[in-house]
Amino acid sequence: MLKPKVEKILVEQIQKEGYSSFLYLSMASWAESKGMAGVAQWLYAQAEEEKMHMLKFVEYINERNGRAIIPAIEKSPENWKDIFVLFDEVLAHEQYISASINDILALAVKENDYATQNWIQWFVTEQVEEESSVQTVIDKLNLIGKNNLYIFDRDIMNLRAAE
Ligand code: OFO
Repeated sequence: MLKPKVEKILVEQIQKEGYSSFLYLSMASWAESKGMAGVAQWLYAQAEEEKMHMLKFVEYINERNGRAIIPAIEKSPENWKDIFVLFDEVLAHEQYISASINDILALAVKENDYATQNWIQWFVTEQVEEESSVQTVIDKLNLIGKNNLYIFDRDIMNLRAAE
């Protein structure tokens, strides 16, 4: 049985994961409309991962006799100046998500909820991978540079979004 404070923070995370999914979907659609098929493919995969994360929270809350409320998702931005700005935003967003996962773990510790402490570890590890995978993309982008975006777009096709 989840304690009310833990249930509340987990329900809030459903919204954050859902927002992440829609944010990356919006970015994918923008990239596709700009002819960057590789970037779009990476972002569509990332959007799917986030949907899967959202579902994990829904399932866990209900499994622990809580009630997973499905939230409204606020509208994502729809335009970015360029893909440098876009990927910086992806990294900043993942850092924000990592902080909120840490908050969940800290609360689970405070509330002596050992099951949630154990369960949320998967996300702690996942966030390390996600931040690292976005950083890899940014590093490549900086190496290849503004004049070779076609090459970058082909190259990113070989990179998998974090799972
Ligand atoms: Fe990108 O992260 Fe979900 O958790």
